[in-house]
Amino acid sequence: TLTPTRADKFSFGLWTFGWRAQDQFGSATREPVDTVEAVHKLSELGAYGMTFHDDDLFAFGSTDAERQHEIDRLKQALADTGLIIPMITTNLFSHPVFKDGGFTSNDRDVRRFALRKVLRNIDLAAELGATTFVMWGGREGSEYDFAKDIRGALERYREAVNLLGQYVLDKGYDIKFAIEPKPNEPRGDILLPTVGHALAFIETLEHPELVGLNPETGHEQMAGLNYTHAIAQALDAGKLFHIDLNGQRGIKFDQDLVFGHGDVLNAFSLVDLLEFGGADGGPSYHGPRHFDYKPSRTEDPQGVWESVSANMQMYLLLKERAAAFRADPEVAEALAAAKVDEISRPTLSAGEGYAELLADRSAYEDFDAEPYYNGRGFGFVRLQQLTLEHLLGAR
Ligand code: 3MF
Ligand code: MG
Ligand code: MG
Ligand code: MG
Repeated sequence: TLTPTRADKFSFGLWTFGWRAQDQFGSATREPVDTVEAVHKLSELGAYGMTFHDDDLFAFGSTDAERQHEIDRLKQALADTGLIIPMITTNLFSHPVFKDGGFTSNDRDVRRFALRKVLRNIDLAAELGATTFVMWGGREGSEYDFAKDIRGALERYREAVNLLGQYVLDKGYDIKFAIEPKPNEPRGDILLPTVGHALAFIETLEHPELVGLNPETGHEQMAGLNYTHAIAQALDAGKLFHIDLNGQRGIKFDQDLVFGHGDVLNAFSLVDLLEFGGADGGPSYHGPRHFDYKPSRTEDPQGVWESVSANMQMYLLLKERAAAFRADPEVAEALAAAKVDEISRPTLSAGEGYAELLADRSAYEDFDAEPYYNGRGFGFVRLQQLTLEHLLGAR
């Protein structure tokens, strides 16, 4: 079962394996990847979908004819392979015009242009059958506190997302939006920096039901946060609309490593949550397992496709390990001893309110707190040891 199939719903951004590996300090180390070849290659390797920014498919400033030519080539490749486009997104960060942002540039003309670029791309999403539209506002932010009125910028962000939502409703498109938080890079500080910030923002929108999240592993980890916790909170809010899986090792620049090649323990708990965290012990998330990673600059074309496969292999391997972990009676016993299940039990009994709680002497007057001092532990360390033994294949 370590061979990816379409049922696994793996998808990749055209910009991921297509990255030519130019960075802050050096030029590209690889040739461009052709879209049609890429679709065929992804299909062969077991993916079910590909995603892209408008500018990945046709260069910024393309004529209508050039744009249509690339769309037609893509459509043919999709028809030939059966691959789908589950999500598309708009590039509002590469061209110099967006140097101070798209939806929140201080320059109103730039904001209007950004909206037009996105509206055109939403039409393309509908045309290609993509049901999720991701919005990563990488240039929405600042380096200097006095350079950006943050409350004003959030109002403009809201104005933009409200307009796009209205457009989708009026057109009758089957499309939902997914905001992708990131704390920094390329801007010094980016608006909506974490899952929590974005969740709060969504509730201020005219149509919050149209907007959810696309949390990326490395983005939360760049902020020192626990990605599995972030995903759990997104699920709790009913807002896990899409996901960007990759690897990151600690608080540093955005590494975009292969999924599992960063914090593998966190990747393990994440896969367990996604695959076995549903109410029935099945999946808690049913959307694409989308990889947003970058093949390292050291890799040649063969290494690029090996890294594509590595993402899917890591996911399936972790899923297999998580299934074994869940099936192990010793783990079940350790989970029970640690009272992990007891968190699902409401703290108050049915029909109980504060009056009943106040009247319950066993809850306070007769409650014995002393055993918790040097007397009663939770056994979380034993549980973690079992977790690692499973992860390392020692069980
Ligand atoms: C940057 C990202 C972006 C977004 C993309 C939308 C270029 O760190 O993660 O990738 O994922 O713009 O999906
Ligand atoms: Mg990213
Ligand atoms: Mg990243
Ligand atoms: Mg991303």
